Amino acid sequence: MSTNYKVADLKMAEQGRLKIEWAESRMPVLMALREKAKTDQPLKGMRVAGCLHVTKETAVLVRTLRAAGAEVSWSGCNPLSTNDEVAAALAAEGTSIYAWHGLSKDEFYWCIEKTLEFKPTLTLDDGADLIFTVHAKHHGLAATIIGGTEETTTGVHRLRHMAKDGKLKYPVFAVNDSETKWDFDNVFGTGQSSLDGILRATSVFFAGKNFVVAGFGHCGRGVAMRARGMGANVICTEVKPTQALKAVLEGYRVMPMDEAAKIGDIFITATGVKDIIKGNHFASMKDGAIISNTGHYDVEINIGDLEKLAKAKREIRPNNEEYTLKDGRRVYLLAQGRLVNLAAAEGHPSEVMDMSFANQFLALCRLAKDGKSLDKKVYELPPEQDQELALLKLGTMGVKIDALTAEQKAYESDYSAGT
Ligand code: 9W4
Repeated sequence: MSTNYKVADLKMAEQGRLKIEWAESRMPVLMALREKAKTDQPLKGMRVAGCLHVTKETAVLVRTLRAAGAEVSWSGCNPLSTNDEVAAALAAEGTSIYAWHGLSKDEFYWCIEKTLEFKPTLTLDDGADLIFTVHAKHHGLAATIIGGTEETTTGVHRLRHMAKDGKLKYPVFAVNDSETKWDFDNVFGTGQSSLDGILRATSVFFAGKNFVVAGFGHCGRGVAMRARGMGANVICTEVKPTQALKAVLEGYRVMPMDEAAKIGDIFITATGVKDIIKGNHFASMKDGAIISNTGHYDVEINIGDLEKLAKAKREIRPNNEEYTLKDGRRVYLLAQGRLVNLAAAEGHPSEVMDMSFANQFLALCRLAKDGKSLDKKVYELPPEQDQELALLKLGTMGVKIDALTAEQKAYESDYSAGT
């Protein structure tokens, strides 16, 4: 038996396989690309090292990379996001994988190092840890790697800085910046999964409740839209006038948090900013208020303030802590103020990840084909790829759309006719 893996327990493989097969049944775009790649073999001869959440959806991507001819070596990119059953299933089917739930920081970097042993030609990142390790410790490898991809906003941001300073040693595609990635993730993925997290942690009835959404960016908009769909009275809070105006014109009530705090039944923060809900807000909340976050890590809700105001605290359900304030009012904090859609639910639905990972797959195919002629900088994927993927997705949903005729296209680009 080969030992090019380290997972929690190989005996979990069968459960993992079921999870992966369920995700495969919800990811038709990636599956269609896989079918085509089985004959075209666009990644033949490529060695792909990946550092990405080990989830059922990621496993569908890994299987697709292998079906397309690549050898693969994988590690997780967050100690808490690895699904041990999925990791076991991947190891059992011969994928080199180093990932288990709850690993330490040292173990995390050990796993990344292990995935570099087979000298990858392509890298796939979520947060840029793999690329950073290659650049910091493996200069020989950095010179021979054809290119990489990056999944997240933060990772892309860091890599752009590296490229600006002339430090990036191979081209990277910013998968995050594709419309079919970030728009789907932020609006539709976060929209549904955040409500899913609140429901799993509370089983509360949404209809008729005052549902306060802090921040009307892409995530906030998605959450507000879905909460309204379930019959909640949605109230938005904002600091940016244009965003606040958009929320008003979408038909939401908009007010400062100081006022919303007094009437809200359920709160969710989606701003990226700290201290959105803090001491004076807790002090004015109704008995039974539910508070959650789907924004930046765990800073948007000031839990220190809540602890100070509380006289007792207990876990009343998983991911749901009841704080009793000094006057007897109760406030319920979900997932310890961490991202409620990840900690209390399963993140973005597979159908949403279908788009992100189809983008990842096509980006790696592009690098395998043309990577050697690209400059050492961060590239966006061509907008045609978004259109191609969106059309594929529509096709899998049985939706047909119109196409412009040659005459209509000519009219569109004709500037001689005037108005
Ligand atoms: N998962 C994560 C992070 C922290 C965390 C209870 C409190 C991101 C994107 C995708 O970061 C991710 N903390 C937890 S659970 C947990 C999970 N707890 C446990 O106590 C702390 C993460 C991408 N993605 C999807 O969204 C769906 N499929 C995917 O591949 C996955 C995970």
